[in-house]
Amino acid sequence: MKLYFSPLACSMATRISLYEAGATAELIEVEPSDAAYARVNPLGQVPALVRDDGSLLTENAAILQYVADRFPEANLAPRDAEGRTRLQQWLSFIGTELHKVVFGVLVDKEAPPEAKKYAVEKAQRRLDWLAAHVEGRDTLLDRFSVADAYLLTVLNWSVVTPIDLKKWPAIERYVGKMRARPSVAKAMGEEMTLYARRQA
Ligand SMILES: N[C@@H](CCC(=O)N[C@@H](CS)C(=O)NCC(=O)O)C(=O)O
Repeated sequence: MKLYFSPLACSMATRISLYEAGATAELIEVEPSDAAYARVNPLGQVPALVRDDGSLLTENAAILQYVADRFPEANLAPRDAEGRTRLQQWLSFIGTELHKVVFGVLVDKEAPPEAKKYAVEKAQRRLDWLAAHVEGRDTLLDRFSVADAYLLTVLNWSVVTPIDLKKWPAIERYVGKMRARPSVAKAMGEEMTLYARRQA
């Protein structure tokens, strides 16, 4: 299995999930906009997972659930119907409402100021809703799941945006708990080093 990633991008959710599962994969760092990478993923986006049979899987929600199903002993996704439905609810919310509508726009150097203003406005209600859910909880579902790996990865980006998570103490606490997990600390440490190397 090969995971194509960019440091601190949403692909880090898959790295965290692989570490949670104690699984190994070839981790290949790419610049999504590179022409050479378009031969792997014509969308020019990370993450991309090339599975052992050579087939390509894209989209965080699909890749994360694939990893969870490939390593079931790690319990990274509920197996019952209701649990899986809730997992998909969270993966959709994180992917569409937080990643693409809010944080993805705010970290995009090419997004115009009007788009960033719109993203900040949209953030309030979405983060209020998230805060109400994580109040008093350490994980989105009954236990750690791939949705937590994705959420933590996206919330990490807030530090370079006008969104101050201090306004939502329950979310700040959740992020603190997540960062203390060995899988998250390892993935973040490694990707921060790679990111700093890129910036230098
Ligand atoms: N719908 C995709 C979005 C992935 C995505 O937005 N990836 C970003 C990095 S976090 C990216 O590669 N951006 C480059 C681009 O979109 O051109 C998914 O859920 O996997």
